[in-house]
Amino acid sequence: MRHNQITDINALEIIDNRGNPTLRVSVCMEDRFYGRGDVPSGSSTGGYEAVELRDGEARYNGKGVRKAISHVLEKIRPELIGLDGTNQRAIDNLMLSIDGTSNKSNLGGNAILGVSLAVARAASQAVGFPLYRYLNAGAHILPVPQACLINGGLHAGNDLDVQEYCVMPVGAENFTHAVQILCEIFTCLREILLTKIGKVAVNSSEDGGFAPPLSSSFEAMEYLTDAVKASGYVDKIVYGLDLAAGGFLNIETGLYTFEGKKRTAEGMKEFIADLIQEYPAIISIEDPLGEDDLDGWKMITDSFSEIMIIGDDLFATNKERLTLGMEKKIANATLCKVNQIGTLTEAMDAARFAQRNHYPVVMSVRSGETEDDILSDISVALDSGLFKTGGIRGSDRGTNYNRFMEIEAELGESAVYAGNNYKRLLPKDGADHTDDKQQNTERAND
Ligand code: 2PG
Ligand code: MG
Repeated sequence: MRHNQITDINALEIIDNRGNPTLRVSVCMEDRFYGRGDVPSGSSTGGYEAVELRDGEARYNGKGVRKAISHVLEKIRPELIGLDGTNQRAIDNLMLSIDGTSNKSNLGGNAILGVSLAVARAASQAVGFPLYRYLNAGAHILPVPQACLINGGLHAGNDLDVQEYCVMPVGAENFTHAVQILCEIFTCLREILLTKIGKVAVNSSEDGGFAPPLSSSFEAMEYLTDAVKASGYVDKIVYGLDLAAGGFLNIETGLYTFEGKKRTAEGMKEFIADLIQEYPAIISIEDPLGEDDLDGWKMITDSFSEIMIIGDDLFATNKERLTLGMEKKIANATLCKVNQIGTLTEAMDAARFAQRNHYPVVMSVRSGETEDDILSDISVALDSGLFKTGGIRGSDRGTNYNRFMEIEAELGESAVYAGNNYKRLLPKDGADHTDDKQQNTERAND
């Protein structure tokens, strides 16, 4: 008899942090090892993402996932029962062939991903390892958390266009210290917003950051940098912004209606240049343009080669899109979101492919999440140097911070915080100096 057999698969409709339904899939191996996976969901989604199957019926305003659940139970389950659950790649490939489409529109990317994640968890239980170690026996890198403390765009009910204003404690001693720094800055920011604007300014965004009634990025950055100053961590913090600019593009005219002006790609570049000039500690800009504005992307990548220009909607965690980007030399870093592509294997392949080609990988949550902390384990398994967590508030955000701290404690002496080596690029001599604690501490103190 085969070992590690999948003996059951189940799926349940649950709700995420926005009150939208999503899937919770559970997989059982050998009748006694259980793993489950909740499926995340974005609001500022790109056109190249795997299809998220929604029922389109009256219940939950069309957002029910009963069809996706029936696909798990009726189309996926019968094919997977009896297979070896530790063969993740074979299982993911089998689901791809059952689906038979390039964007998972048949079964639904959400149905497939739920099973893929739950299989990985059940398998890690069966072999008796924590998930990060099951996926990568040598995993020991804790990423720098990239926390969005102020939100705008689709994630907030205010007039800020930039979707995310993030801080990254690259100078923290370790991940646990980074969390403390983030929370202290968050508290300082709350005080400053309360004092200068009032109660309305400390309302929460969808991402667990603040959604102050502001309309200018310069103002938002002013509040954020003031909070960092007040907390005493100026030398430990760098900043990253997600423009999620695709949402501002008029496809007909090619213009972005952004921060009070209609802008060409060149105009977006000028906006970024002004911001970086004013705030030189900005080290990354995500989605500065729409995902099909490839010439514009090239121009912006060339103009800001000293910082990370991150492709999110641009790449959609898709190896083919990444290959296109690398050929054209557009963007110089990528986000990795498991539900953009729809299987764990493909997400990990895309991330590894990016790393091998010197595109740093930022693992990322979606704005729609549950209390599932699986992304932390996947991030550690991928040796990712950065992890976009969302804000601070809400257990859908806290769950990853807490899981990373748990992993750090479990790894003990062998844990290494990515710190200033957040890009995790291999230097020219081929050695991976992130593993060198001495060097890393020196970098952190630079
Ligand atoms: C993003 C994400 C995560 P969403 O654009 O990077 O913050 O947003 O999940 O809504 O696509
Ligand atoms: Mg984004």
